[in-house]
Amino acid sequence: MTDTKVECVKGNIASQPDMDAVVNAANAELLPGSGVAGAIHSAAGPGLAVECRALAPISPGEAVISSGHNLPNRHVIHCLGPVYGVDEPSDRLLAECYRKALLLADQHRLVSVAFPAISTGVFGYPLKEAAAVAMKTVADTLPSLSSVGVIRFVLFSDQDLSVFREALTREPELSGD
Ligand code: AR6
Repeated sequence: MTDTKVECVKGNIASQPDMDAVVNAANAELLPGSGVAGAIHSAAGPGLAVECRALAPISPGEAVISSGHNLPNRHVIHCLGPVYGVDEPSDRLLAECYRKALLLADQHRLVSVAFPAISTGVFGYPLKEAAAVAMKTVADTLPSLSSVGVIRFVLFSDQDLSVFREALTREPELSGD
């Protein structure tokens, strides 16, 4: 879709009520964890972990979709990012997370998807490199999307937000804000 809007905001991934789906920076077992996974599971309620049992385990670079339970979103797309320096090649596996999540959202005819900065917390991926991979993958995947029209990156701090905004400006196909 050529007029897809890509935006970066500061906030909590579990508080994005205007999005059809939010993406979880999951663990392989799709269990509640810390960071993004903790925030998503606690807002969704225990039904999310129950549904996830049948979808787990997943491998680095993989994405699966569940319903949103008590979240304000219809769906959660769970991605297992690479552990930086362990799951190799980390850049390709991180790109696969973004690509597969976008394709899954599109297959489900979703219009809006919000991503956290996958792998940049517990999994140790340097933020600037991760932001570049995220934006390049969005740019590369856009031509394959027909339903997704809004892609939002939700960052936890002002510093992380500025790194993602900078990476967005480096992808000429993506409209900056
Ligand atoms: N909203 C938006 N961003 C957040 C939030 C939030 N509520 N909480 C943290 N971040 P992480 P990973 C940022 O560790 O590196 C879990 O335990 C955070 O500052 O959540 O992929 C899972 O169970 C960082 O920039 O995900 C896995 O075991 C980014 O989101 C493992 O950690 C990702 O941090 C996954 O590690």
